[in-house]
Amino acid sequence: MKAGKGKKISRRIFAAVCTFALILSMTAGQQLVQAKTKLQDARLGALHVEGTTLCDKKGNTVQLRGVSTHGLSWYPQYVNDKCFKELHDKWGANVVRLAMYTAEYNGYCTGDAKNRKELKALIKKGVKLADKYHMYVIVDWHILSDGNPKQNQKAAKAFFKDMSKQLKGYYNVLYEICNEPNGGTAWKDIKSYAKSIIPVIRENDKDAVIIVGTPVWSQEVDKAAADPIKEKNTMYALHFYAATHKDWLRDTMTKAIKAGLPVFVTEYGICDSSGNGAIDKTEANKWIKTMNKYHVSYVAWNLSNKGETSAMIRSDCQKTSGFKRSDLSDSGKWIYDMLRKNIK
Ligand code: IDC
Repeated sequence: MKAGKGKKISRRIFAAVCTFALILSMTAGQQLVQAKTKLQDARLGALHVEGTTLCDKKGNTVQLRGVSTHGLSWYPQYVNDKCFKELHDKWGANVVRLAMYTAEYNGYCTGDAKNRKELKALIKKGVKLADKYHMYVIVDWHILSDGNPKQNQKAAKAFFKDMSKQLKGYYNVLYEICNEPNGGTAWKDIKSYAKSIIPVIRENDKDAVIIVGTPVWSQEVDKAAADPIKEKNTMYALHFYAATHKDWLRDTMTKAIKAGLPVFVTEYGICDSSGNGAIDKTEANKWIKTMNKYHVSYVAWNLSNKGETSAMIRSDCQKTSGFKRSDLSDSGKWIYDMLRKNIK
């Protein structure tokens, strides 16, 4: 090869590498941009359940799609004005879930009175911000290590009584009364718990949409379908983590829907059920396709910078708003793109 030709080639390679690096740096540093949201948001007013889906006042089907906070006691900082505005305007979210652990460290039932007061104030702040930015909001009584909701039933009753009173008039609120029953908790226990909580909420908000967790970490919606709670505006939670829960759980969900059960996916991750591990995009896409087909609403876990796969913000990013694409984790990028792509 002649020396001149070699130079030409290396210049071309150099130019190609520079262009590639430029594109890479542009996309990495990209600001998140406005999403094309239509009015499928909280300006539609209070929702109710018709058949297996959420509906607006006119009877149009509404699908809620958004994100969940991590535990409010641990990551309260993302409940802020700019962040909520971005979730709506840029991520295209029309719902935020406020996850309040009940047990675990500084959970609502394990922390002190000061913590309880702060958690309630934070929930109120989150509801107001969601309202300001036209999003629905889920108040989540996040049971986990306290696997049977009856364990803290008294505290739950007092919490929902006070919260529904404080939130009276905010039509954007949905209540999730027990995140994930587990440890062998039977559907009949959950049902009896639900029957004691639902009237407490309905005293202040007679038409509130209430979401009830199901046995085995909110997977056995079939148990609820076989013996539903005979109360209007009640939905049932199904949770999945795409790298763990595959065809068999999707089948359970579609069978329950076909049997007439209104299912709400109030939590999912695209990694494994520990909230960590590898992402499974193939399975995640299958889930999104199925949920969209049946107009199932879905909320992604979790809005934090914790060092785990399911956290949507990179662990080295301390920002609580004004995120760039490069601030998002792999899960965060996938969820951001997916939410924007599927806006109706
Ligand atoms: C996980 C969090 C993790 C935390 C753990 C225990 O991601 O940081 O240490 O809880 O508090 C659920 C639960 C949800 C879990 C999540 C991932 O609802 O609280 O969060 N998960 O394990 N069900 C299935 C998976």
